[in-house]
Amino acid sequence: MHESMQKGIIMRGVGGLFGVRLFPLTSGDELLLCRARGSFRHDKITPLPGDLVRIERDSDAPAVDDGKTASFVIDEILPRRNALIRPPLANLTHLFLVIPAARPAPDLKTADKLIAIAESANIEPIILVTKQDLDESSADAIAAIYRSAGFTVITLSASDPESVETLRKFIGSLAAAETSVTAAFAGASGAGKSTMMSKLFPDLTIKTGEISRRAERGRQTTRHVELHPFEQNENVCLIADTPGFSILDFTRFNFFDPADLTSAFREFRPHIGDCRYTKCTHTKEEGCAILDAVHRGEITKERHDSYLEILTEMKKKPDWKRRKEESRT
Ligand SMILES: Nc1nc2c(ncn2[C@@H]2O[C@H](COP(=O)(O)OP(=O)(O)OP(=O)(O)O)[C@@H](O)[C@H]2O)c(=O)[nH]1
Ligand SMILES: [Mg+2]
Ligand SMILES: [Zn+2]
Repeated sequence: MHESMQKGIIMRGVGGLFGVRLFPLTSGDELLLCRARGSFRHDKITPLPGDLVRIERDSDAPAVDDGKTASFVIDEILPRRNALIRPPLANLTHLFLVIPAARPAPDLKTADKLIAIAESANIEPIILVTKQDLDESSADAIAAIYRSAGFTVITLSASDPESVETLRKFIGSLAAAETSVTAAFAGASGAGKSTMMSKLFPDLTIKTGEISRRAERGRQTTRHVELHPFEQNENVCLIADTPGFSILDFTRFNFFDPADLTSAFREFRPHIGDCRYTKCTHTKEEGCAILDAVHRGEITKERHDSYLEILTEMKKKPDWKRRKEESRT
């Protein structure tokens, strides 16, 4: 490695300008503004928040840092553990799926799509059921579905400091147990991601939105992905707020290999290989071990319905199209 090169993590990237923190992370470090080497664009690689990179002082940059111009350049992106298209993030270890108990109505199918994407990328999903104060029985029902599937579930109300403290402690325990924990809050627009982020990071000014206003304008409050260092008991991890998504369309995007769909539902895994037919699609076949588990109540109908929806979307897309897109990414 060149003497002048330093290792860093991309915290955010907006309009070709990247905010990078030096690695290993220390508290109080400023964000270094970087541009990406032209060769990345040529190779069609986009540096993502979460990327571990090598940076170097930009010899073309003005001598005085004006806070708007990049004074460093990203030379190299180190090998990724994973990368997501939506939300655009690299090297995630955990994904907090934020599902509201009400307002907006919980959309479990979309949440399950994102959970399946996370599972197939080897990212641990954690379920946060928010807005418990608005509908406690809905919150309990959602929590039960995901606990039964084997996930860690935390139920919260932004107005209840105790539930926020539970989340803070949980994230602290993750940071203490593992190095380089990189997590993101993801979920529908209006679910309460930014509200929860601002409770965890009281010093940050994070914009949160009014549901009704957003619905009128038809856009999200949070527009960009940005990682923030979360510190507790000398452990540091990174957490990102992300813009809410409305659709994850498996007919258009190649989020993961269709062959991995069954194992992307963790509660299906113990039954894989037990079906009567080796090519069982677990939709209506006789002797299907997964359908049997649904009938016995070991797999919830909601999760199996989400599986069926993704399967249908994946089938709509011809194989040749899928392969073509794969070769481009
Ligand atoms: N009653 C109640 N309202 C909440 C809770 N959490 C968030 N809200 C409200 O829900 C609205 C949307 O919250 P945001 O945090 O902006 O939602 P978001 O998920 O960041 O939305 P996007 O940035 O558009 O993706 C705000 O008006 C919040 O005050 C909660 O626990 N209970
Ligand atoms: Mg937001
Ligand atoms: Zn089956």
